[in-house]
Amino acid sequence: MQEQIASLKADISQQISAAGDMAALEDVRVATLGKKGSVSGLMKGLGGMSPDERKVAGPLLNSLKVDVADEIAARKSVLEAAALEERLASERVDVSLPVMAHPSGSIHPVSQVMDEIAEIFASLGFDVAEGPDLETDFHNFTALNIPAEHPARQDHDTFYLKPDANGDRKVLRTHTSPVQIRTMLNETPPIRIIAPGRTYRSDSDATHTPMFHQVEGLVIDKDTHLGHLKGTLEAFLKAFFEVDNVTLRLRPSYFPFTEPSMEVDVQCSFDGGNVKIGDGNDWLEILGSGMVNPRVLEHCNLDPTVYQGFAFGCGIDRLAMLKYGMNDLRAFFDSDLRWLRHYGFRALDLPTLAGGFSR
Ligand code: 2NM
Repeated sequence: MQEQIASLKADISQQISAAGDMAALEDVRVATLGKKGSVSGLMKGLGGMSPDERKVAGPLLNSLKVDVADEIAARKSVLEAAALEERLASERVDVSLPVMAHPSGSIHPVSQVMDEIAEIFASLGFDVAEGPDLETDFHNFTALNIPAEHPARQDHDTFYLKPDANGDRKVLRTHTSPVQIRTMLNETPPIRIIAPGRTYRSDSDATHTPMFHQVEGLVIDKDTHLGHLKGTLEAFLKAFFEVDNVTLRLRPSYFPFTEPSMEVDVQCSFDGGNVKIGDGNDWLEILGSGMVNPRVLEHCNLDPTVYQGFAFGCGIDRLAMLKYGMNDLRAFFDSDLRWLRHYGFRALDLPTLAGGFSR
């Protein structure tokens, strides 16, 4: 009996040290200590022995069982440590490596142009202001000197929401001007902000999408005048189109929120279907602008005998088309991967005035 146990023990020990992974070790455990295993089988035989035989075999088998269990446990921790080492080695990441040279995503031209605009106006001392897409009638219309029944309300092709319990209905903002209203209501001049963002009008054809992007700007101080407006727009357009000079033409116009109001054209040339901004013998209408109407200041609790300022607005999508040469606005919102790869900009490469925008 003693010899039988010793040779079984030697055999099992050999199997345990030969087990190369957790699955093989588990097979050894089942074949020895499992219900139908070799060690368990010998233990079952104790019942059929005489008391004397059992006195000798019992302790031997018991220590066999304990030894085998200990050896399996020891082998298990060796295998676990080796598996961990292997994982640590194979999953090692060198955090000092440079970023992926070819990221698969790209920056949409609208985002790129918004970043460029923010960068230029930041250099002129403007903050970026934001507001909600869902606006109250007051912020989107009334405060901007567009009272109920004013014809400009029809011009805006407004998306209205269902009225609430009080009969008030919110609108999807038709311009980013309500952000300027909120800024004037919440801050004291001097104010210098731009408000870029999404705007909505129920209009859809080759040159209009129901959602589009606008940037508007606002400067309010005690002696801000039209010269500041023209200088600001000149500085912006020169930096944006990356040209040394732009010639502007300010045409009298009408907006309810400004008085006087001016449409701003830039001199340009069209050769071979490409627009060149800066000089030439054509004009391109590019911005709306004016001196903030005193009625708008009053709606924002600013005293128009103390404060005055200018505002302007333009479409970002069209600016992007002019600068980067796309001809169909609708493709901006199609999520066509080929278009995005062609017109998209490199991620992790933000536009800076110092670094240059176009690359
Ligand atoms: C434009 C054109 C002219 C404008 C005016 C204001 C405010 F809030 F100050 F009254 N915000 N934006 C404005 C003026 C916008 O977009 C074509």
